[in-house]
Amino acid sequence: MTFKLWGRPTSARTEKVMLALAELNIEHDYILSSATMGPDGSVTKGGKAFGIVDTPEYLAMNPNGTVPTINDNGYVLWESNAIIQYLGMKYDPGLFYDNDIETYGSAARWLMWENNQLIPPMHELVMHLVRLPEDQRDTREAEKARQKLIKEFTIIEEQLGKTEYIAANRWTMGDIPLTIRCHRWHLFDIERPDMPNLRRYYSAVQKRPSFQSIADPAMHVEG
Ligand SMILES: N[C@@H](CCC(=O)N[C@@H](CS)C(=O)NCC(=O)O)C(=O)O
Repeated sequence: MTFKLWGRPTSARTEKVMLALAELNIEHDYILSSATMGPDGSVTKGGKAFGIVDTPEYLAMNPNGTVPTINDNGYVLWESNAIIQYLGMKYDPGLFYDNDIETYGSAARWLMWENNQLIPPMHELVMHLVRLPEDQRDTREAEKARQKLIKEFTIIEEQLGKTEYIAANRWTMGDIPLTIRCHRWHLFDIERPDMPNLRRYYSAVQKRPSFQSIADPAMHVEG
């Protein structure tokens, strides 16, 4: 079996696939790829990109020229949350959604929600806190993103008062993006209101062996 993942460790979307592969114990080749980051960090700070994503071969697989992309024994797929659902359905529906269509729906909802609600402000926050060159960072943009995220994390906090994990009283694929977002949220050097359910959740997901695949703070708050 050959399984390939193209991505970069500082990409939260790549990290989602890394976490899913770790949950499923799928061995894979990891090909470092990016137009915006490389071994020395972000190109906006003068670093050299990993590249690959702008080659005709890569664009034939993923016309967006973004990461992540996977090749699972010849089957190519891009779009991180679609990859999570594909991997779960193919390799372990029991683990990813309890082999149950309603649990699948509830978990898939959080994948979409993360994409729509959490990614835009998280992106702004990371750019204006660490990734842009210092003279291009705007503290007002960072503050706007922090406020928006408090609102979104309050929705998570309320959900975690009803269910132990985000989509059920057990871990599901819906917890993959939220584990990464929750980890990032806690690593940023910012003020956060105390959310007891979120605290309990963060502690539980960190205990899963798969967490080690995305634990390194440098993947989240540097670059
Ligand atoms: N909706 C896509 C978005 C892909 C995307 O924008 N990925 C970012 C990294 S998180 C990227 O490729 N950035 C440019 C680069 O690193 O070259 C997904 O979830 O896979």
